[in-house]
Amino acid sequence: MKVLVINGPNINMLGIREPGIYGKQTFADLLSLLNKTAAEEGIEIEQFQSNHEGDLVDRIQQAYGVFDGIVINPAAYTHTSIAILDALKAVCTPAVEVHISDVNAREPFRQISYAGMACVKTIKGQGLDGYRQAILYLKEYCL
Ligand code: CA2
Repeated sequence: MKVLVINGPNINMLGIREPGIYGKQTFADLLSLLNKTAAEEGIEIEQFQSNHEGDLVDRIQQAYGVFDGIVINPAAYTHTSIAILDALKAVCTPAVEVHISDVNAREPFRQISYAGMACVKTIKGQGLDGYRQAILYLKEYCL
């Protein structure tokens, strides 16, 4: 099984600021967690992070027919990007949306998720462990 993990803008800055919201773990810690989960679960995982909306759309399109599932944290583009929503719909690959923080308990502008409308599940407020949970969910979903 092949899973693509996509992260949007500023996720590469994790651990540098706002530890009260996103925790103290860094982006490097997230990559280690993904590698560990891949080894434990016997899954092939590729990761992609970009601060650019079009690059995220391109990567989703390239996943068509190549990956069995997508884990995506579109970060701020969650709340604005119909282009990412349309790309997820276009590739028709099961996708799980992850948010490190509990977006429901935050500002009103974080309450809408366009990407989530094309996802089979949303995991929020679980910190970095949410990515592991999303991979496990896809493993069951794709059985
Ligand atoms: O909780 C999440 O995972 C978010 O997707 C994170 C985004 C935010 O815009 C979403 O509403 C919820 C922010 C990404 C990280 O932003 C940082 C900001 C300051 C320091 C480090 C990271």
